[in-house]
Amino acid sequence: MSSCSTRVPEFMQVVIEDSRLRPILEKVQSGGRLSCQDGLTLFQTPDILAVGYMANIVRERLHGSVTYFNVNRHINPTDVCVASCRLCAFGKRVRDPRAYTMSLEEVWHRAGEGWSEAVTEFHIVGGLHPELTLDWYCQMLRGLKERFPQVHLKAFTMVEVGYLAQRSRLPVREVLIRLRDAGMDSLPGGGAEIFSERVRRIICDHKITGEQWLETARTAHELGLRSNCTMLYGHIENDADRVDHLLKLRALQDETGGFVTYIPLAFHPDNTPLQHIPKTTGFLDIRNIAVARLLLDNIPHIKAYWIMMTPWIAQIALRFGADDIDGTVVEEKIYHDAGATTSQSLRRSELLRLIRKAGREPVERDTLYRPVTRTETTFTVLV
Ligand code: V47
Repeated sequence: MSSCSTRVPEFMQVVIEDSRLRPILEKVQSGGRLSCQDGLTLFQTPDILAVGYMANIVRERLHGSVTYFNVNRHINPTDVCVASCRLCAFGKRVRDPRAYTMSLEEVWHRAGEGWSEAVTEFHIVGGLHPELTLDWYCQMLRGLKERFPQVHLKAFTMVEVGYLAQRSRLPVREVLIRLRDAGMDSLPGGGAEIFSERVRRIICDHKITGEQWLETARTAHELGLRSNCTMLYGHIENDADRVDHLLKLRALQDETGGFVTYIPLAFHPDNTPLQHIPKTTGFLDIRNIAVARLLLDNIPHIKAYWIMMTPWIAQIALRFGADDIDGTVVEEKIYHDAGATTSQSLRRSELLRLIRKAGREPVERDTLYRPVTRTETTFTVLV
């Protein structure tokens, strides 16, 4: 046997500078579950290439080279919000002259603008408006379903659901049932921020607690609704807060299996009361993708949200654990109010190019990751 054919143990094929990563690599290779201490090590090591190498093993084991994207449109019906979260530049007080609230007709019209691009998903989130009722939101959903029956409605963060429950004096379960029956197909992952109560008191003290966010997600999953999940990083949290957040998501996923995708969200400080906090870096963004892929062994997809991290870092993330790059978006307000300099939308062709140039295979998906095939004028979801 020539020396070339001798099997080189996989851990020797990558230069691991930090010896603390060796036992983690062994767990990753054998499909073992990583611990809280492993998570801390992954956030602390300077050896980002080894962390990315390990995340890529898991990513390719789950998805090969496939990279998902969708043709979606964001709709933010109102930026009026009773919570004055320090992390947020989007929410405005009801009497703020800059605030807006769309009428139902405007929401349906906005949606129609996206329809011309054959969107498969409307991503609908907004502020906590003190006057819009549960019935108004149900009418909005019904109107969208009547006009765009093929489009998946991914709507309302757990925070919005909690606020509607409080305002309408109904249990969260009942609110979710009414929204589901009116047309809500799934829920986006926003509003989770970071579960640490110490940090929440400073960045979002008017929001539901981390426990309430998790409980609302649990209830949604029990009702058969799928949802995404997120973590806001790059503000005043520490590594232990991040690991704690990810392990709480993992524990809930063990119970319900209801999370589809995890999206790490970098804090954008401009125009917020926390604007003295330095902006995210490429290193931090890439690390958050990779560590999530390694710790969240039971959540199928990790999304590199290009609006938040720029298309260029999102493209690199496809080799560091991410298998999804989000969609065309069309109109984005939450990040752009907070200083994002990315464009508001990407064409389908641009998403395809980004993915292919990363050496990955693009697959257009619907919200629940069923492949979508297109002709010139129509699309079909392959079930
Ligand atoms: O809920 C608010 C966060 C979220 C800021 O589920 C901020 O597919 C950074 O959840 N800087 C909205 N972040 C975005 C979101 C999302 C995006 C893409 C896809 C999906 C999905 C979900 O953004 C908010 C909040 O957690 N946020 N303000 C800010 N200044």
